[in-house]
Amino acid sequence: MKIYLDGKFVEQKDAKISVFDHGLLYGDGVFEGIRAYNGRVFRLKEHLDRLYNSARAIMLDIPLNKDEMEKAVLDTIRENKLKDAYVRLVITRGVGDLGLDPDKCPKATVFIIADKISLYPKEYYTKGLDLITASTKRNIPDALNPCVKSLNYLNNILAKIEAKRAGSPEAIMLNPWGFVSECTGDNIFIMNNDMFITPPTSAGILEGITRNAVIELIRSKFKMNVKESLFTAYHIYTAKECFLTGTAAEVIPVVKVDGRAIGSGKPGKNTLKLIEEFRKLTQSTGTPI
Ligand code: PXG
Repeated sequence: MKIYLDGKFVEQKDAKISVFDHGLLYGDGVFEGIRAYNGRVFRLKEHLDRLYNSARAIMLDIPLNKDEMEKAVLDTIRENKLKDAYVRLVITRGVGDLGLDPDKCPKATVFIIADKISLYPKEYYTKGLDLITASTKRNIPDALNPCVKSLNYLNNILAKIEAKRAGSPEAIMLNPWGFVSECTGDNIFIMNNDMFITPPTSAGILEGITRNAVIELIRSKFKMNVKESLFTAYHIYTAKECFLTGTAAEVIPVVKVDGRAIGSGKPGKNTLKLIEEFRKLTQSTGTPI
């Protein structure tokens, strides 16, 4: 595998960064997880916009402009001769000294990994997920806003540990005020009374690219309303349908939460239709590699 590292392609075994890199020492950096389907990169512009917004929010200068970054992503996929891929794009503050001061890091580190996608088990999509609500809260937005896709994932990892210990693949995280925010690496939707609801970005969530694509699909293909509003675990327990969205997960049904069956306890009709519509979209749109 060839890795893009600071403007050059290197073999995987040579793709190394310094122990003085602040991405490692402090989690000081931002990243993106992007997917290519059938020779096209899905929503590449949206991913790059989010990356540059994350960098702006933490005052991190990316040494490439967006056009150069787009080319670097496409070149990395080409270099590895992939048509379907999972791309991890990481920008760290770069090499500095042992102190926190980002001014001691003269240049950001940029690396891009394009790998084969490891798909989730098929049963997730046909049977649906049995989830828990984690006791670990999502980051409070005035500390580190979850809209920033930063290298600080520790609170999500703690929630993931809770989920795995309970036998769940994912956990629902509440925000510090007790409202549902999102899962550890996925956004969440519920459907009730013919209306879809998903938490607003002000709830303290990552504004998922898949989330936004699914909102568009519900409006355009289903001609149904999507409300971005706050809700609690009660509203999930009493929903007709529930599903998660994410680049790796795409659209996945949720059939049980904290021991309560959601709706019929089987993947919802609308959720199954959305899975299909989302697959059609990913197979037919995107930036050609
Ligand atoms: N919320 C969080 C906290 C995320 O990290 C999403 C939502 C979904 O966003 P997109 O843009 O992908 O629709 C994410 C993204 C993994 C993995 O291996 C997933 C993400 C990040 C890193 C790894 O499942 N999720």
